[in-house]
Amino acid sequence: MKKIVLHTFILIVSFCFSLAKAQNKISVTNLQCEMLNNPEGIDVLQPRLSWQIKSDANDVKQTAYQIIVASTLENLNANKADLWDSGKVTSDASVNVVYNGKKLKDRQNAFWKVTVFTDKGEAKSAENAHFSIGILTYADWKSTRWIGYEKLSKDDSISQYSKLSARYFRKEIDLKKQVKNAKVYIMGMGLYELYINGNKIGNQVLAPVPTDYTKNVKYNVFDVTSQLKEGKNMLGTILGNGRFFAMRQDYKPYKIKSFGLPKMALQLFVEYTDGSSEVIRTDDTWKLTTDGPILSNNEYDGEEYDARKEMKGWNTINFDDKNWVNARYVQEPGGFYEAQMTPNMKIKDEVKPISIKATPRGTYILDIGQNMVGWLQLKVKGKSGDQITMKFAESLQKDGSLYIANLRDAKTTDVYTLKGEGEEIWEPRFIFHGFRFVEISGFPGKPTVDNFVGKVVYDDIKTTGTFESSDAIMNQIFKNAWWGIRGNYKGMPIDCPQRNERQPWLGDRTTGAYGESFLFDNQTLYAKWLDDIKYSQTQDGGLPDVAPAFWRYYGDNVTWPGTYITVADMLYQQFGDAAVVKKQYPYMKKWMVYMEENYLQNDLMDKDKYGDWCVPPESLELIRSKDPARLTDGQLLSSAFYYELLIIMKKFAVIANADADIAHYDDLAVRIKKAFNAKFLNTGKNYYANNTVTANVLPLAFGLVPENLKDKVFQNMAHEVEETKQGHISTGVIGTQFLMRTLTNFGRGDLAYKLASNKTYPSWGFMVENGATTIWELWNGNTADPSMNSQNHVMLLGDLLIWYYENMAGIKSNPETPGFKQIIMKPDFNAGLTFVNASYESIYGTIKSDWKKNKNTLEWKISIPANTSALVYLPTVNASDVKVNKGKVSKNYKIENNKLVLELSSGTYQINVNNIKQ
Ligand code: RAM
Repeated sequence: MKKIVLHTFILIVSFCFSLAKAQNKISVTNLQCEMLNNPEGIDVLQPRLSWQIKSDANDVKQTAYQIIVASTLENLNANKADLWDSGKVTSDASVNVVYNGKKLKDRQNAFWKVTVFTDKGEAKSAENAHFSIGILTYADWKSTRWIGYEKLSKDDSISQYSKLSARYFRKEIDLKKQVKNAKVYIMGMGLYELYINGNKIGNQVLAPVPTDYTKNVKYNVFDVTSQLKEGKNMLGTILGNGRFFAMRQDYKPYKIKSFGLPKMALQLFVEYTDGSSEVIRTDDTWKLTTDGPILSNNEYDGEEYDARKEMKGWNTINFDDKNWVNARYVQEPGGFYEAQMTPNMKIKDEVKPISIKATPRGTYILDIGQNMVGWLQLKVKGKSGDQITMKFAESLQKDGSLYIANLRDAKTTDVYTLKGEGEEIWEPRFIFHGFRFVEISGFPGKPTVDNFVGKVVYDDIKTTGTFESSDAIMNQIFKNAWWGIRGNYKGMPIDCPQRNERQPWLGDRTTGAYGESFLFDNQTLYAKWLDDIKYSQTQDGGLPDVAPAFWRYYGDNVTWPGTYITVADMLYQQFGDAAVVKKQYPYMKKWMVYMEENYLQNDLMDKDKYGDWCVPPESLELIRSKDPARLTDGQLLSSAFYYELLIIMKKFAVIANADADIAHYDDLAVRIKKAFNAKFLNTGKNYYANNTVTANVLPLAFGLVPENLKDKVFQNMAHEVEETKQGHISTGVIGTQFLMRTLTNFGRGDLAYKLASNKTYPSWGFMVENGATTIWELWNGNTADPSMNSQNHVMLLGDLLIWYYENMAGIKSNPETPGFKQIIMKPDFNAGLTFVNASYESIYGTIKSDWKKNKNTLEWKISIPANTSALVYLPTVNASDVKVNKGKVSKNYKIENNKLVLELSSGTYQINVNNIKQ
């Protein structure tokens, strides 16, 4: 029996799922689409609709679709397409189909389903998908007031270690009739928690995502129909600081941006069963106190909580608020209002600590067993006034005490004061820590591991990739990367979660975002980040190194800001997201022109700031090398990068219908290539500049090397890696982004494998051998000076994860058909691994590659999602040595570079190859 299942979703938009039922003996499976955000408020008038087709039949191709969108569920169920009926469209498009119906309005509800026609039968959505438009115009917020309390209490401080108690608000409302529908739109800056009648709304934490609040402010939307009742109800909110009341106030104001004291604006739209409606808004009738239990909340320094100050029932009707004051009207933050299209953070995992040990100081050291990001939940019994202090760190010193020197001035300490009422369970609300170890002091009695739970907090996006291979070190590196990447997703990709930094540095993600996209569904996160980058652009076109620019670093260089373009390219390549390219194109172009006009000299780009950041230095204590032989010329880096960006911009110009720009990109690229080779290529010697691996890998990867010298330059570079460096890394953040793929593409996958599986310094495996459970900021992270030495940074991953998937597993999206419409399955079977078992959940469905080599034979199981196809490269030239699903291959193959290439359509296959070429 063959079954086809449809899984529908809207792209970029939050929302959920539907599924499908195919006719003729086709069964139904419900799927929840977790990749998308809350569907209740989206700011896109032409959302893109997508669906997944699932079938246990092979070779399923969509031939047509019909989408129906209705304004109510009743209409949709009655097939009344009062918003849009696409009609039957002959097309194989099943992702990113743009809504093209009636103009959608503010707060419009939409329900939709799709019928898919395939060459194996048709299928209908069995459940309906839903989305709602947000509040589109500023005018619709105009009578909503921003409220807050812009005074400090006696223990608050505006200083290097800023301290501020949380703000609590409450508002009683009287709903005169029966509620049919109710939605709340909230902007709570920096962070909010929302309650109705004592219940928390939503399971998000640390919401909303951070932005530069002077540029844009995100609102969150919740359907609260079921929380409200006729009669009296109580709305309650708590505001924390987040990035709004910055962690360092009035401290280096020239560098660190702060926005003022927390504030909020909220609208509650209520529709009654009799058809009437009303809107409840924030105003100065809301009551407020700053005298609650959260005494302080500071992302760097931690949270202080005094349970004796809890206000039982504060967010319910039966509470005496005589000590509360009326909320004050305050200035709006300045940025314009937008629906948040990327998910909030959630508690995504829980970790049980592995040990707790007493110290000679009378304290205890708790070991979580994993460098993680989030917080610790505490369970304790004691007397009122007992105070527990928890200090967080990534590792221990030799004497067993916490290693805190690498936290710089971050205090990373939570303090809990007991109320003394039996078992008390507490966890912080408005902060997070990056840690593995916690020193606990003041605990009443003897704590055990059962008193604590590690709560892992990051953006609510799903893991999309699995990877296992015959190499244990590579597997552990993969695991460490997975932990590191997820921990550093904080509504923006931050560099590290532990010290007094935690900034969204652009250069850390240039190709990192691409590798990460195999492990996590990071599409909406990076689409949001590109907006952050766009909003941080200066009037003349400059881009910062950190965006949102919480740290003002507008130094003008190519390698860090260039990430704006490479991340857009990732979204296009991995998710088929052309809309993001069109949206950002004008601003990318503006920056390219700005850099050209200001810094192009004699056809070379003369602007670099960080060099090949963090190469392995000459002495193990150093952070940054000063040895000229290890460093690569900044002009080479910036010129090569700018050249590569021109190539991407040329592709983007076509997508963005800006073909007129192409001639200029072409012309400039030709000129730069010429000047680049004239300046940096040592012709007789076949290497670039001072012959660092980075100086050679960039021209090779970007196609800057003259055709006749490519091989020689490559041989020289491979010799450097293999002989001079003895199979070790000698590159920093820049070179490592291209190293693994370039080695493999030029035929030395074995050397790339050597780098990936190495355990000695410098290598990723060296980190693992030294106890790392994430990825370090420095190759010499175990010995270097602590002033810049995080143990949970992702920038040194370079292109390692891309290589795992594209070159080892053989799961790559064909650049001609972005978003994995056609998959290139071309593992390097000779690199050194004997098996790989990997999967990736693409927008079309799950791709699997599971191969095993035995002496001369290869057994390869693959899955290709419905409505896609794959080019499958086999290590033989003889069709007679190949069996597909036990059958012979007689036609439909070609021979390319000594490989037999099959084009397979969707389905699952087992391929066996005998007499493989080694
Ligand atoms: C440090 C960090 C960060 C990097 C910058 C240039 O702050 O290593 O990740 O991007 O330097």
